[in-house]
Amino acid sequence: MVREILIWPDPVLKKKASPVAKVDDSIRGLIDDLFETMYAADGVGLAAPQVGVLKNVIVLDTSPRQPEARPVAMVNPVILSLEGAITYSEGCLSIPGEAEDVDRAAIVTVEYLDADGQSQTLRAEGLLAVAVQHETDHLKGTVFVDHISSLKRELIRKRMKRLKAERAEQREAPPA
Ligand code: GNR
Ligand code: NI
Repeated sequence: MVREILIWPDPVLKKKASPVAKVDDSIRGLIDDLFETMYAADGVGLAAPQVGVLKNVIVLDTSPRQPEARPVAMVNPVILSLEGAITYSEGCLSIPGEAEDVDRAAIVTVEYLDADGQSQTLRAEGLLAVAVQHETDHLKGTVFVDHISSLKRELIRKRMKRLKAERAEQREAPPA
């Protein structure tokens, strides 16, 4: 099921998500929905809080930009190490139409539970490394605009306010 993606600023996107106690069928259902929602929106990652679920679950698929990459779901991800530096022009499905440079680590090592509840470790670089940091930020209640200047952030806040007003109007008066 494709779920609705919350648009920033939304109070839920500022909250810290909680660890998953057990990877059961309800978590696997959430993972399926996250993939379906991410692909429907043409994203390379999605975090559960973006669909209003404050649990430590993320999905990633950077294969549009990294042909060797494959889809990965992470429950309770923990970053073990960060190496090097990269500046990447980031977007976010919760901040549509915006992109800004963000400084990140170039290589990330992350430990997580897979959809079977098995512990896994992944060392990522390039867009996947950036996306892991972007998605784990979402679990802490942080979005990429928290890493840019307040001037740029406040301009984006105004544009998101306008976008939300337009969408609310469309919902009230759908085209005939
Ligand atoms: O689809 C997405 N693209 C992207 C591009 C550069 C850096 C990070 C990302 S993640 C983003 C999807 C998203 O909002 N995930 O939370
Ligand atoms: Ni995002």
